Amino acid sequence: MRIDRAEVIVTSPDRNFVTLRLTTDDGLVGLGDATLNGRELAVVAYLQEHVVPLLMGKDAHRIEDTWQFLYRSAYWRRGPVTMAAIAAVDVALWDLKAKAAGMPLYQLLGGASRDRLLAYGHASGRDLPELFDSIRKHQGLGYRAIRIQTSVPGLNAIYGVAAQAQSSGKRYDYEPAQRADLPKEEDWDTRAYLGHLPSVLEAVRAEFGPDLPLLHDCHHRLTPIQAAKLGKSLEPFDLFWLEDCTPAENQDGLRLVRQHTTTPLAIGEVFNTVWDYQTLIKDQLIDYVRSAVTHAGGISPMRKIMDYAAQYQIKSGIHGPTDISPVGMAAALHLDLAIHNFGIQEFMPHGDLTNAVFEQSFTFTRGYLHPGERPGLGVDLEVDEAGKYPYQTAYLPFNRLQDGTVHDW
Ligand code: GCO
Ligand code: MG
Repeated sequence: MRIDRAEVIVTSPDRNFVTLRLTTDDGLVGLGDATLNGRELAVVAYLQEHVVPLLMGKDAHRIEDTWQFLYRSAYWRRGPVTMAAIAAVDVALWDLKAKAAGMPLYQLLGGASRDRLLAYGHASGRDLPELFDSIRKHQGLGYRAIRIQTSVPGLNAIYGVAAQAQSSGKRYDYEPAQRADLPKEEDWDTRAYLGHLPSVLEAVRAEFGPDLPLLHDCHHRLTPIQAAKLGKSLEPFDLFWLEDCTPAENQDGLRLVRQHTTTPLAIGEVFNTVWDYQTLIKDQLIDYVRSAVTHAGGISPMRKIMDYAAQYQIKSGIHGPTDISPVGMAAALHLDLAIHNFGIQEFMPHGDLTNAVFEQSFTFTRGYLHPGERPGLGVDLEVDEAGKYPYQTAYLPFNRLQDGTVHDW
């Protein structure tokens, strides 16, 4: 099974996606998701210029060797562009191997450790009635765990609130990237946020009771001491997790948060190797690993991160917003099903155009996901359909404080 062709396919049905498509000499096709939100074309160039030529004629069965070769021979290690490119190769090779074996990919990872995967959805609102409606709508769709994002009085736009995005013409529940030549500027005020959020969670608990698992994403905006204060103030509302409460380039920042609160902590959607987690896992400073399979180098290294985390009873919460393509989502679901320390899976359904480009076998039933039983990942790329939607420049927004200082978005 030698690699005969490697194509990098860019398509923008509802948003931009980059897919690596490997074809072997015996005619099998393997897919890998190489999408890096807002920086898509950098990964396209990395793959086309520096990876595709190295893959020609290689034995597609040698997944680990190919991964180590791409990681080590580049000399320049880590980084989101490099690791998204390597991830696409790794996932495409797993897809091929599983197709060659005639099995769904999770079987090659050790088989199913559970029957179904708990998913969480994204509820949000500009005020309490809108947020309550959104929670009810998600419950109606079957979700058993729900992320809560809310507007903050005095702020014009904030991460994760769908109605704001919808009023600017967005179709999804929440898709922050905007098709435009420049990134949109949003505003931020930490004091206003910290003053408002606990009252929202209190109201949600009062309305929906103590049993519904609730999550919240701070999106990297707090200092460690602010995050510690927030975690403590949210303890009465029993969060499933508090996500990205402070940027984790400084892993010791999480130590400070941990010393002050028992609110469970999730982090890592912007991480791309096990090294980003080294202190966090070893010193038990977090509870959930948030990396995307597609941004952390693929299934092979994610499996290793999760096995390392398992020694410390740390679980998975794999990143699954709409900027992860159905190929990347399927990769996450196969891994989720196989590992023992699965926690929860983020799920934001894609739109109809995207689902017509990527034909999928995974299912969402009464709040649970399953990757399906088709050989490989269970996703096919409809190349003609993909060709209808050329790349469109799109950026994530960014933040400024009232005095004009750029803040973490
Ligand atoms: C999440 C994330 C996303 C990111 C997006 C950036 O928890 O799902 O925070 O919404 O903002 O993936 O590309
Ligand atoms: Mg997040």
